[in-house]
Amino acid sequence: PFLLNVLHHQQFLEGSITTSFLDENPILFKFLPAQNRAQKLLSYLSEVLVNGPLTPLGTDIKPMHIKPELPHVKRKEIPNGWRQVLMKEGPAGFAKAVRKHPQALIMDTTMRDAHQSLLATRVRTRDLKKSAPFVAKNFPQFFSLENWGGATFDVALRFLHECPWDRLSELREIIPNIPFQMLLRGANAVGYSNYPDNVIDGFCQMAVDHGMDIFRIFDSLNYLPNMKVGIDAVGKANGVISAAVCYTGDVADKSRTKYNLDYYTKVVDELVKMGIHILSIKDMAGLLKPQATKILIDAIRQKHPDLPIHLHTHDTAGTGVANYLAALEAGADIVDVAVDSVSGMTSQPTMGGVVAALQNTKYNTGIDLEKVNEYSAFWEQTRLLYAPFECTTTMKSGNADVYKNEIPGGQYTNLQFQAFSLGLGSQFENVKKSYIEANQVLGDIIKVTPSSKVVGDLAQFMVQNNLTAKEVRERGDELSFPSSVVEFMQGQLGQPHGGFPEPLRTQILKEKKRIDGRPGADTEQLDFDKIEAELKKKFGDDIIRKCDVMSYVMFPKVLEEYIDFKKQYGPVDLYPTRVFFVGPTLNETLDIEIERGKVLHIVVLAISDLMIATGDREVFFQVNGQLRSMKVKDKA
Ligand code: 3PY
Ligand code: ZN
Repeated sequence: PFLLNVLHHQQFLEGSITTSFLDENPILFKFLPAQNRAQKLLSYLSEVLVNGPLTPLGTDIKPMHIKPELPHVKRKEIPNGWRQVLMKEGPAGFAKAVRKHPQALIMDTTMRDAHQSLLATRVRTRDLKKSAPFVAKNFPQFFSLENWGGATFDVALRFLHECPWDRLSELREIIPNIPFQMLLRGANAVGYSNYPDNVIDGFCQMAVDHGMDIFRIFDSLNYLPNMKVGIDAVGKANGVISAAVCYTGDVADKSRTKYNLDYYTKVVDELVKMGIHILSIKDMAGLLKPQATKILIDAIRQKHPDLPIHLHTHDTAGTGVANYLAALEAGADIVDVAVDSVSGMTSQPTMGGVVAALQNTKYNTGIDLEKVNEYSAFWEQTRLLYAPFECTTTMKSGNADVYKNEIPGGQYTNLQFQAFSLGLGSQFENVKKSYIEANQVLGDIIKVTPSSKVVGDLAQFMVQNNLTAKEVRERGDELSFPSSVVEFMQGQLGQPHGGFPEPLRTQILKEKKRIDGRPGADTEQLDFDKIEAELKKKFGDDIIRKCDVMSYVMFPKVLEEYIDFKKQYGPVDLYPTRVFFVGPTLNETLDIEIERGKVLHIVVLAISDLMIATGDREVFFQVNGQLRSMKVKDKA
């Protein structure tokens, strides 16, 4: 095949080959892999064209035909930023510099929480990378970019068929100046249950090695022993430890005594003793109101004058910007925003709004609003590529009912979406009411991944079975509860503040095992070398990397499916987003760079009728001017 390739080369045909020809045309040696990739790409396109999307879509609303662009940026145009401070000073010195900085700092959540909250976490690495050079050049003032962790790890592998570790290192390559931040679920890392301690250590070290800087560590019950696992792991990896206390209830309401100011300040004191660099307040449902924000931050600031305070909220009710102003006045250092076009509602408050609100004040961020607008325009268009996952299909506005139901941002969107897509839109009101009752039944717990799932599952169970809270309590020993509820009661997430609700716990568990301390304390350490050897044996030495082993440890089945998918369909992360989700339209020309400098120009010409004898359809393409076709089983 190599020779054949040379013979068809333009220079050869023109008779202008020199002795350096082969050196200057290394692409000739890549003939086989490239053709292999082209084959896989055509197979992907054919499959989608004949049988529909290979990744489940939220709705049948189509991605728009649009190619969002931002101006080109040269590497030398990228100024130094906070990451240079971090690299020079280390985590402790960095934290000191942040605390000393007189103006407000912002973290941009566009690349993680914003799309986790509004677009079902579906934004692909390809689109993140498109915006990255612009961000690096124009926003060196950012404290950090939240671009990893939370649900993005799982969703990247499971639904986008791309490697989350590559996402991280590729973004790092493009953005050398702004610290990267991730959300780490304490002893659950980026999963939904406890992992052995050496997994958390290995995970954090690997994240640092791939370019992560700042770890926001939380536990869904604010259970300190779980948090300590994450805090120690990040410390060992020399990452910045940003410990988060999850916020629920209302500290301004004296009648609400379970999660009061005393509770929060005690949790914070314990975290500070663990040697954290930054304190985060994680208001995952957007329950803070300006007065509560002031009370809470004031109290922490008084006790810990040198501790950088970083506030995270969701704008579900629409009070986000007001909370941030109150927070800054009370002595917070950093607040979380998303670029305007992916902000608001269950996402973070608007970047442009916060930047503008702080202009001509002592908190002025120094960020250019014009640049924010350009960045926002890019995401406004990019968002249209994700139309099938758009929360605004059902959600039209903010809603202050969150102060009653306390549903975290991402879950709020999910529950609403589920209800409407099952044709049970009017049931959503019942689900929210049941959520309130389910939370009370469980003893009024903090609700965030994964404890929010426990409450959500119980709420759905109550709606489906038409149960009131009273009935659940009375019939606790005969009902068959969702497994997440049973596991919570067993203590598999950790110990909730104030203990488990009795007698319900005993009724549900009967003789089942109870854990009364840290759930991961006795878990056996994992043998990474052994797992690596097994995976290599199964999939091939050249396929399995160290990071795949870590992905496997987090999500075994998902990683195996990811490898199989890639073997069959090639580097699907290279396909443009609309094409990736729904395939091209007939006669549309696609230019796909399957490797550097190797572009395939593909036109889908036609799809044949069903061939009765075989059950196949044949898809006809023109690929770089040549006719190709591929047969696919029609599964309909
Ligand atoms: C996550 O755990 O993914 C969250 O975003 C929690 O708020
Ligand atoms: Zn959040």
